[in-house]
Amino acid sequence: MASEIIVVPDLGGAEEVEVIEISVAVGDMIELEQTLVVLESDKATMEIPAPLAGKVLKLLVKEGDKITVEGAPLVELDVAVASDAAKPEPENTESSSVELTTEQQLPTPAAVPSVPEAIGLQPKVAVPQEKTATKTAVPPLTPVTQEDQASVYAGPLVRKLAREMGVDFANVKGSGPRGRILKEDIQAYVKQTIAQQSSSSTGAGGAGIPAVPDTDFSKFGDCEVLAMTKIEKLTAANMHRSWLNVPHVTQFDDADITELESFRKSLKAEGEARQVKLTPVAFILKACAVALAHNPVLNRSIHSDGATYTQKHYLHIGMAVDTPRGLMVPVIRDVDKKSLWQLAEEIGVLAAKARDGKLTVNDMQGGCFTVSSLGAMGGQGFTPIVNTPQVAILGVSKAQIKPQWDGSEFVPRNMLPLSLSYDHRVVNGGHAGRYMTELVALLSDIRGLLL
Ligand code: CAO
Repeated sequence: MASEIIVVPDLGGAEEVEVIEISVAVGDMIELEQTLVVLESDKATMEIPAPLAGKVLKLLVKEGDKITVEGAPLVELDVAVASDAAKPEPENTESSSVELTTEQQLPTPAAVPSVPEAIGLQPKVAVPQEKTATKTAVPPLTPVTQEDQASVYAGPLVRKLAREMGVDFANVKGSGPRGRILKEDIQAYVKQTIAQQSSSSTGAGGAGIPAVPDTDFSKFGDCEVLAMTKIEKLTAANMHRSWLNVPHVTQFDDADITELESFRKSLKAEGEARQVKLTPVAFILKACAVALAHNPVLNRSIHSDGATYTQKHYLHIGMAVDTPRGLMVPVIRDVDKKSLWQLAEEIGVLAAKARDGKLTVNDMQGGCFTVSSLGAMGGQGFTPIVNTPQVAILGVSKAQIKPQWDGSEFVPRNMLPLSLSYDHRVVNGGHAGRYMTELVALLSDIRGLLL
């Protein structure tokens, strides 16, 4: 027997992590890269994959343990079992031993396993085979990023299976603990997709969208191919999913924010004293929450069964933030219960966290509705895409002085263009019309926010 102690790897600066899940049991046969334990720091969750195949002899930690030391032991493995098993079966044998995949064999320097890029692991090193227990550290880990963690919580083998089958994690719902995506979830998704495609080919429904062929742009001029960031990939998948699933309608209106703007400007000195920047976005969030409370249809989420929806009784609002790595949507909780100063402060903090890549999973979950403000950038209007499973999103464009008829003459007023996109499966034009009218009224006369 040759045993190996798998130890805590370099945690990329995390000082203390908690063992939140033991993914194996004593006696289990472990495949290479199978998740052994899951650790959680205050910023991210990290799966610790097996750098070797083998049999679990001992668990050296338990759930809830706090680990502070790099090199602390996690699991003891009998790697001889795996290397014995990895030997080719003699020909003509009747034995029913398990058929091995290359993943189950011990890696050699010439056969280093591929990098599971999605979780940022570095390549594995070859394993020394010794008689006595040796210590093997999992190679340095990059924690699962926040956006990954928000939507992709799966072990390396499941990721590999998904890659092989061309399955986009963004479309798969995890049925494991804490929403973890299991092998069975991938299989079920593939089965469902095939069933949908075959019903589509029989004319019974389904999207049947023809793929856009790739073009070799180098034929036409100088160009380069760049990798999308994880956030960009996730945004692309989410937008595509929403575009295909949600029957969108967008309606437009302008709010007269002349009084709002003079009130906001009158608070400039106070804002400087509080070190808080009060922009129109804080007023818009507040008005959206008040109007949502009065028009709760826009605070629903439809279920995939097509027969039920959830009516939310809380008012958390997402705010789209433009960052160098892509679009992020942190969520401000209980907007209806917060003052304008609290909202302004939170907008600043969350926008800075988004731009610095420091948003946590929690910061981005639980939104009921989204505000996408392009007001600082310009434009007269746009049609935002609903941020599913929410059913409505408000686009905000740049306020401009425009002539308004007051009954006897044209007067210059500061007009804020708004566009409300909604999921017409849940929200009817009447709901959206009433919501928009109330929103415009609240922004035009902010005394309504006090009521
Ligand atoms: N009209 C005119 N001016 C506006 C405005 C509007 N609708 N909204 C904001 N402004 C002004 C602000 O008042 C501020 O000017 P002052 O300093 O003179 O007061 C200036 O624009 C800059 O604002 P800001 O961008 O720093 O802050 P904000 O609160 O307006 O916006 C945030 C915060 C995070 C929403 C914004 O920075 C952002 O990232 N927007 C992009 C959202 C996005 O990408 N949406 C598209 C999603 S779909 O692809």
